[in-house]
Amino acid sequence: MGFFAKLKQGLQRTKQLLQTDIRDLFKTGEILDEAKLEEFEARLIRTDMGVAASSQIVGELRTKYLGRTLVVADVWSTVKETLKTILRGNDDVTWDPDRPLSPLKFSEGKPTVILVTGVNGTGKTTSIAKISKLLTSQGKSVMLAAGDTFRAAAVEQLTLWSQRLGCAIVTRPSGTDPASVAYSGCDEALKAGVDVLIIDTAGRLHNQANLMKELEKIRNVIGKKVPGAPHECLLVIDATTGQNGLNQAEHFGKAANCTGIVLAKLDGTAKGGVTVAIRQRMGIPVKYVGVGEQIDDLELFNPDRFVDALFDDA
Ligand SMILES: Nc1nc2c(ncn2[C@@H]2O[C@H](COP(=O)(O)OP(=O)(O)OP(=O)(O)O)[C@@H](O)[C@H]2O)c(=O)[nH]1
Ligand SMILES: [Mg+2]
Repeated sequence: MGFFAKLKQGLQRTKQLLQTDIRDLFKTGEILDEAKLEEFEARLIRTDMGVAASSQIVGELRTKYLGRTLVVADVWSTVKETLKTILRGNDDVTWDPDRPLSPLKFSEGKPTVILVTGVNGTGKTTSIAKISKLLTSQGKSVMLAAGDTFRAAAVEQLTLWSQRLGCAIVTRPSGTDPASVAYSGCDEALKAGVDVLIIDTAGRLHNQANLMKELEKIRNVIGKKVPGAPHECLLVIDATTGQNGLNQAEHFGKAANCTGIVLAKLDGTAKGGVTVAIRQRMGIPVKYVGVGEQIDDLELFNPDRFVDALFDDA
């Protein structure tokens, strides 16, 4: 199954709800009244897009069509356009499907340092492998640093990926201070002249003060070694976590100064509409979406394509 097909599968339920609701509620030739708008808003919220996005969409419909004779196609395109606007945000990001690296900010010098963080088990290590694959396929040289020294298995997992990818990796025995691994990573990356260094970290919660401090220490250490590092701090979010996970992510993103989101496991949820809520709540762009456990199951997030997948009947 291709990436787009997998993405669509993950959006199946949201898509069905949305399309059925629009079909049921809005009939061409009828007058759009407030009751209908309120009912639509209630249903939108049930698609996991979140309250803010739902009310923004309904607000657009109200402004344009309240008290007027409806044309379903107009409702359809207004909903689509509003969703695209929300998903694009005010991001200073180039969404170019032909350039899957475009949403990453590369530094002028080498290496660009990408720090990858998030709650336990969200898909950080796997996403690092997938991003490395994208980067190498576009001619960038990549080095990994196994900054999750908490579990021995974590180092092994990343080492295995590096072997499959054929890229260099910096590891230290488990228990080593992660900041020291990150430092060594920068050191080796500078010496080798690689384009990108990606640093894995152990999963943690935003309210674990000592672990958040550890993340801060990593940032400080690498910032001293490589100017401007980390150039990207990616927060990996598990798309299958509900509202609670989203609250957590919001705190995490702020506490760790994250610059972008990797939304993993979009294939594992029927409620891909949560992507909209995530974009709106987090205030930072979703840069990549993951739709499986394999190395190729990652692609840059494209707001237009995403919305088209939500509405496309094919
Ligand atoms: N279905 C699906 N599974 C995924 C995806 N990304 C990661 N996984 C799986 O999720 C599980 C956890 O992935 P990891 O990459 O180890 O997650 P992590 O955040 O590094 O975990 P910790 O280091 O323990 O915090 C693994 O079984 C992955 O194969 C995805 O996009 N889709
Ligand atoms: Mg991991």
